Amino acid sequence: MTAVDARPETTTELRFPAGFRWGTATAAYQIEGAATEDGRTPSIWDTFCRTPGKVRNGDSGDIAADHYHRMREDVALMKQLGVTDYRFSVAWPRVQPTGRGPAVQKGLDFYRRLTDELLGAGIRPVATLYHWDLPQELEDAGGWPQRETADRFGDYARIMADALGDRVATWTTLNEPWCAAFLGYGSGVHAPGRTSASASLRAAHHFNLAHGLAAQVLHGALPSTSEISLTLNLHAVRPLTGSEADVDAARRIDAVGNRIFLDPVFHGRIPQDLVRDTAAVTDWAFVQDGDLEVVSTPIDSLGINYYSPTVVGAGSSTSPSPWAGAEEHVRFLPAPGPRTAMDWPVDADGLYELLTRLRDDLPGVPLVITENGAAYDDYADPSGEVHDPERVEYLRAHLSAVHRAIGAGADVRGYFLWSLLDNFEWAYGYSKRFGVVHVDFATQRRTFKDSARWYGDVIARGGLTG
Ligand code: IFM
Repeated sequence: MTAVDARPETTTELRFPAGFRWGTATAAYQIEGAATEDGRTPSIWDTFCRTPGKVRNGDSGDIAADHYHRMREDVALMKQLGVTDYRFSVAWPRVQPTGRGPAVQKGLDFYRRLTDELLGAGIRPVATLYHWDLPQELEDAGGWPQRETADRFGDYARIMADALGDRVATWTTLNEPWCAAFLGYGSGVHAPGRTSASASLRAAHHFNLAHGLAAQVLHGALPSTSEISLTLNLHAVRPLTGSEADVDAARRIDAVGNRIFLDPVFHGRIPQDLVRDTAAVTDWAFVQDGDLEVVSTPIDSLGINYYSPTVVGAGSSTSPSPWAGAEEHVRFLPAPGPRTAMDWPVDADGLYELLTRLRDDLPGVPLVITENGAAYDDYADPSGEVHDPERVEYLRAHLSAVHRAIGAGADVRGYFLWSLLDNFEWAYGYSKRFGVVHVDFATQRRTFKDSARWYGDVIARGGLTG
């Protein structure tokens, strides 16, 4: 499955291995809406959206893309696209409202209907347990810096395994715990909006622990053929120059951005350089005996979310910074080249660098691109068409990088485009559009953008023209 077809149809045809998984991805709070229906209670994002000044325009996920009510229509769109897999997340406060105790049947039923609909359409469901919507009651009890939250996550994993284990074969414990820990508890630009470096490091460890506890629960409850995974937004870190100081700045960001998760999960250890870098912030006493054995419970694959590279040099950054222990040593520099509407540089080489690094660092661990995509200022023209040539070029470049990495020996099994639909882009509200399907939020009308047709064609051909 890892070997690339060495006999391309034409000299410029980049064909992916047989069985490659072609998907799209979404997350519950970004698309579902129905925020108060069927027993769902507020998550930290509902609260954050209601805090003045936190989210652009005061937007919230109350209605979002109304997917809770339009799920069948959305699955039909995926079927039309031809995706083999769909990655969605479960809203914890929809299925276990206070984060404790029994599940709410109506919440579980929604995900049962969704997965049945997907299976009926011939699409494999890929369930993510946590994409940032912590039940508010658990945050009130201390949130992720509090160890007990990890235990509650293990209980919730059990509820979901029992409810969907007969129909979902691929499970992801957490999505981007770096963002949840460091943007949520460090820089405060994400929910719950706290700004404490030590809280962010505690949260990161408890995310690792929660992942390990959930992986143990899932292994015990699911058939042995199930795939259990974790998704990280790994940073493709580049030093500005080869100077010792710049290289050390890159090392610091690699430690607190990447190895803080990779080392405990895959090697059962905390990076010692990270412990030194953060000594002024914490003594790491929150890591208890036995934790690392739990955290390093074997998993079946690693999900990678990649958007753009990170260029750093020696210097300092503004406070509050998400980079615990690094803010006085590292400055962030703009990478050259074109930018997306997020002002993120378009640089597909960063994805190639990440994948070949993981090929070397984690031999034997299958890799899946669980998110990649771009926001642009898309709009429907007078004929109702949505032309998004920049997104097509972004996707083409990144898929080519994935193909190149597979050719160089990276064991990449699939690619999930972020995102199926335009949606609620966190602190940016509805001002950024990542979908290949345009959503008119006033009418909830869905329209395929040109990129959706292009992606559908790539899937149908099992590759693209390089
Ligand atoms: O929209 C987000 C998603 O929720 C997590 N990964 C990055 C995307 C784009 O910012």
